[in-house]
Amino acid sequence: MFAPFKEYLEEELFRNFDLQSSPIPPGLEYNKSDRGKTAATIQSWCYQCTQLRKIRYTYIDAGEMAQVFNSVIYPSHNYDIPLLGIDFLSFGKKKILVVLDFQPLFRDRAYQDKYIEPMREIRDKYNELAQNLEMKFYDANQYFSKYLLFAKTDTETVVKRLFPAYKEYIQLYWQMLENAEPLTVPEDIDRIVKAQKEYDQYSADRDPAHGLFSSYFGEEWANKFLYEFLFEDASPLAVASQRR
Ligand code: BLA
Repeated sequence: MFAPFKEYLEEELFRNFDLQSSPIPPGLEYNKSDRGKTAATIQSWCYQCTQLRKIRYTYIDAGEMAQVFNSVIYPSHNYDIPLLGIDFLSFGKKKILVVLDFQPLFRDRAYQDKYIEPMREIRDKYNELAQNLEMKFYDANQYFSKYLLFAKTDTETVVKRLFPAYKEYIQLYWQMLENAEPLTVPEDIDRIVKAQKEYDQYSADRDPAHGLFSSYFGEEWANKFLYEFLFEDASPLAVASQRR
């Protein structure tokens, strides 16, 4: 269902950047489950280049039951630009949830103007994909922008509307990265290190996929996947007390 989205991202990455493979901890790169009626596989890829310190994407294929494409792109610590976040989910073909955003590290006006306002033009073209849905797991005011695409939708809209929107957001993201001025002051860079780490902690502690991973691959694997790959800068110590 989302394979063309993964392929597009992959082609774009290889075309625009000098990518190096980043290691994925043993056992987390691929897994297969036969627990449900249909087999489920999960596969992940991870790269880096000068401008982007961590590029990761994951595909879950459980046939008709579930199709998920998830990705986060973390710019290098000397760029303050948002993270690129992608979360496309389809369950039993009936429930399709798509989220796409430039995830802001800061919320001040200058930051919004510089990195979020440019998304507006695209967002306005794809109004039907920006549904202002309520968030149950996350706080919409933390690490989400006001121009995120967030929609419950159908297969036809995914093909006809989400795909072009996705391409436009990605092109804008590359452009933003290209125009970004690298930070040089150590204190400024430290601020980004801290903000990206906080993003990992926040995301790991709330990730709504924990249950999905656990149900297919077990609790132990789910925790490892979250804290050692997806959000490796988060500390798992927070997990027991914070997970609801
Ligand atoms: C929701 N994301 C979800 C849900 C799941 C995932 C299972 C709940 C869907 C439901 O309502 O039933 C799945 N999340 C994943 C997977 C991974 C993951 C498979 O991290 C990792 C492989 N989520 C992101 C990113 C964004 C994001 C990068 O990982 C930003 C674009 C957004 N996912 C996001 C939002 C929701 C969601 C906003 C709705 C959550 C809510 O209601 O609070």
